[in-house]
Amino acid sequence: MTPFRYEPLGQDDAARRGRLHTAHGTVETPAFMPVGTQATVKAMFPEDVAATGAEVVLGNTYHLMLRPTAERVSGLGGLHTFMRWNRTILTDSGGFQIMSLSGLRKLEEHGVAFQSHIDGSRHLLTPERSVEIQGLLGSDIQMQLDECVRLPAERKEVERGMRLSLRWAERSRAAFEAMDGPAKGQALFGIVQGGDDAGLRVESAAALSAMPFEGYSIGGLAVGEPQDVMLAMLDETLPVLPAEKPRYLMGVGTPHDIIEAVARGIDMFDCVMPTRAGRHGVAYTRFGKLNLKNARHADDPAPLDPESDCPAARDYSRAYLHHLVRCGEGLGAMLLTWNNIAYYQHLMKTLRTAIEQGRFAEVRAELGRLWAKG
Ligand code: PRF
Repeated sequence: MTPFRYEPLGQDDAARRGRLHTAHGTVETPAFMPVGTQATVKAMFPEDVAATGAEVVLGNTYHLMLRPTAERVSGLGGLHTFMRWNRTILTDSGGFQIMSLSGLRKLEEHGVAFQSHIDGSRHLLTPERSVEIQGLLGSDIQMQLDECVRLPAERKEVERGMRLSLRWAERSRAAFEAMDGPAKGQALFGIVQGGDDAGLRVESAAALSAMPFEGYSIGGLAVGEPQDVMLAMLDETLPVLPAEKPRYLMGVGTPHDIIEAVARGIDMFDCVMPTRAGRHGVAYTRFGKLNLKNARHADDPAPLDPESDCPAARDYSRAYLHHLVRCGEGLGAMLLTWNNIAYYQHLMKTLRTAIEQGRFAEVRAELGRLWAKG
């Protein structure tokens, strides 16, 4: 068993190049983690996800506890075996659903009672139960249960959520150690909250830094605030976190968000954007974002990117992709998702190489021009 470890490999200004070591392999950072909420990166074979260069995917406590249930996944050998993904898995705690399913839950000090969005049945998620579920799934990198507050919000409300998340951080850590998480090579990350208030963010980051987490997540951003506010919060928060631990910006983002967050010292990202956009006819490429529904692609025999090593980008014409998307064919969603995950991995590799070569500022400016609009 490999103990969880973050290996710093170098830096260019504040941008960091590193490597995570987990029981299921290594992850080169900065890394983008495709989202596999329901034990599948939607519309992709796990082999193809791996072939794009992804070394870690994300799974979700909330969705998997409802269906097929953590106990069933555990009985079938754990999430890696169940979904045929033998590399690193990171699981989110359910904290995001406290915000996104706010009509279906009751929040208390002890935990959160959800009404299932599937059949209306009632489920209690506490910090301890979230750690237990993530342990049953066999996650390599767990998240503490937190409360993500949608912005804009009153400062009082943001502060309440941040303080609750800190108390839940303590309870999550105690539960994780009681189930021997560290000895199993697993990691538990604390989650910084504090909305768009720099003072609350610094307090949250300082309090979490005093607890022995294997890494730190930045939550509660990209939830309604403008991009410059999100970046200002990173500027305030990241210097407070221990430099020798990995930092994960949750649920972010556009290529531009990612480039700017890497510039500030973020190591890990996840976002539904490339997968969701792929199912809606949108392609991310080296030349920018394309809407394949658009009639201008109807007669175009060119592929999305002849120089890509992703078959979806290289071997299918824009005209064919346009046709599939217009007809609502499943293959259109599959090919565009594949292309988009491959582009995001290509972007991360470009950023990693730029940091290694001390050319990050140059690459940031160049890609920044391409992705300025999203
Ligand atoms: N908390 C958790 N998961 C998350 C977030 C958060 O704040 C976000 C916010 N962008 C995305 N996913 N637990």
